[in-house]
Amino acid sequence: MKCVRCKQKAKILLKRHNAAFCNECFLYYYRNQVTKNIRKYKMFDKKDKILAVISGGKDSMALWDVLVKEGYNVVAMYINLGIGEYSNRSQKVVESFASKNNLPLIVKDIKKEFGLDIYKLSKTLKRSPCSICGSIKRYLFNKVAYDGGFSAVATGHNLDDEAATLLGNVLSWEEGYLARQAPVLPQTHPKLIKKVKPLYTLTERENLYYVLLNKIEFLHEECPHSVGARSILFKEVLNKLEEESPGTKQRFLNGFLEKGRRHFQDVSEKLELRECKTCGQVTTVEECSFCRFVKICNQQQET
Ligand code: Q46
Ligand code: ZN
Repeated sequence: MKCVRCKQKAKILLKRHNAAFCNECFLYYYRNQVTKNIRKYKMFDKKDKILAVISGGKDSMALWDVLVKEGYNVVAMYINLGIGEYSNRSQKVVESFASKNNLPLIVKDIKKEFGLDIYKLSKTLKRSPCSICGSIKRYLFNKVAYDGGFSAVATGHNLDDEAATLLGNVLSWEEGYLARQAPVLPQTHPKLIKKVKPLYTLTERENLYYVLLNKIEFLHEECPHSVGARSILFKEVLNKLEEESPGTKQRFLNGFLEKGRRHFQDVSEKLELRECKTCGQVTTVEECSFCRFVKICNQQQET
């Protein structure tokens, strides 16, 4: 097997592209994909200040590294969500990468800083820890980006994530979610910062190969709450299809973005946006869920 670019011995085969690469040319391919995605969707440019959402897993660590190496003005942000040892271990990985490479990093700790406890909230509100966690993360990333004058919030969502989300949304015809599934979520309110996914054409395997080749430390374990998630089942189904017919995931996602998504634009929920009476962040109700969470946790502490 020869590298399609330099004709030396190949080290990785990418069946969906019908291509094999040596390590050096794989890195060229990888960085080229990222910069192409950024340009194609006008995600940001070198003048923009980017907030990168970092969890310590392979995808976000790859995102952080590649954006830095490509010369973007990127600040990383990590949130300690109070998920036991998983959170402590991931925080260490992220902090160690930042200090070794002298990179700017913002760390938020929801328990220490806001008194939030996703387990108590989950019990009180009878909602899953993931739904509470998701609301808190979305709120904090947007707030930090808005307060800090950032142009975009970048996440490490990969091709496997995006295809699995799409499959889930199609299976239950979630029209509102389908309308909003894209590599770029534009700013729909002055206080809602643009969300971008520069790795949306790269697979989990390619992100893993990237971090291994670059000797980037990452947390191998997944969040304990991701076990049994429906998205994992969707990924398994798509992996089977991909094995039989390489390129399925990419065709499914790209086909949707190019031909399918526009049909859902009109049905996109026209939710009225307003500002939270307590914190001023954007919400659809009088007080945002984050401020309600803080109140609930404070009350519980007092009793
Ligand atoms: S939502 Fe759920 Fe994730 Fe939060 S509780 Fe863990 S699995 S981290 S992407
Ligand atoms: Zn609020």
